[in-house]
Amino acid sequence: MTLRVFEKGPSRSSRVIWLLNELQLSFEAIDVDLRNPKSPQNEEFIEVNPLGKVPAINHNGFYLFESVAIMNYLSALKPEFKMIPLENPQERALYDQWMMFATTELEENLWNAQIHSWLLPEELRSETAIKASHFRYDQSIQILEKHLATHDYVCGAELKAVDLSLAYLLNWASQTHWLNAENHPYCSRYLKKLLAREHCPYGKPQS
Ligand SMILES: N[C@@H](CCC(=O)N[C@@H](CS)C(=O)NCC(=O)O)C(=O)O
Repeated sequence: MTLRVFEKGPSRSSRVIWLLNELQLSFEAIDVDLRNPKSPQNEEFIEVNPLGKVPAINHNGFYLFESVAIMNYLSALKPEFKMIPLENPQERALYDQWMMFATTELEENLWNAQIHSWLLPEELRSETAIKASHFRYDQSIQILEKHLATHDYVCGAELKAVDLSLAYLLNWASQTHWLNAENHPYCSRYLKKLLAREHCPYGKPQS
């Protein structure tokens, strides 16, 4: 089996790399030149993901992009690791709920604030958009905070792939000071536990 993973350092691709290591799947990592995705050396990458974004995978000719779809696919390849519910529809629905919540309520607002801070051309940036994103993020993080007060992992007692996605986002939030131990003790405790995992690619927690 060949599994080629198109990735770039600390980015959304790092949660896929983390999961691959948790699942003990062997893979070949291809470092993509994102500044020039259409360069000839990136030909296979663009065929796999015409959007030119990482992560993307080529698994024996099966092409897939979008990190959440990739994480769910990889988790289903190794059911013995129980990283995604595959049998119980209610367990799966709750997993999907938190995966969608992470993407649409947390990631979208973190990303929006980032593009309005430095990624967009200056004339398109908006302080109001940053404030609105923070406001909407804050409402969502409170929901997660309350949930994690009584749950070890977001789906219950066991680690799932969705926890890796959330760790990526909470780590991002803590770097932008949108997450801190004083205001978000349960999210911070959860993040610390996930960052301490052997295969986590992000900075190790301070003791
Ligand atoms: N929704 C996509 C987002 C992918 C994405 O935006 N990836 C960034 C890196 S974190 C990228 O490749 N950016 C390059 C670009 O936009 O040209 C996913 O989760 O896979």
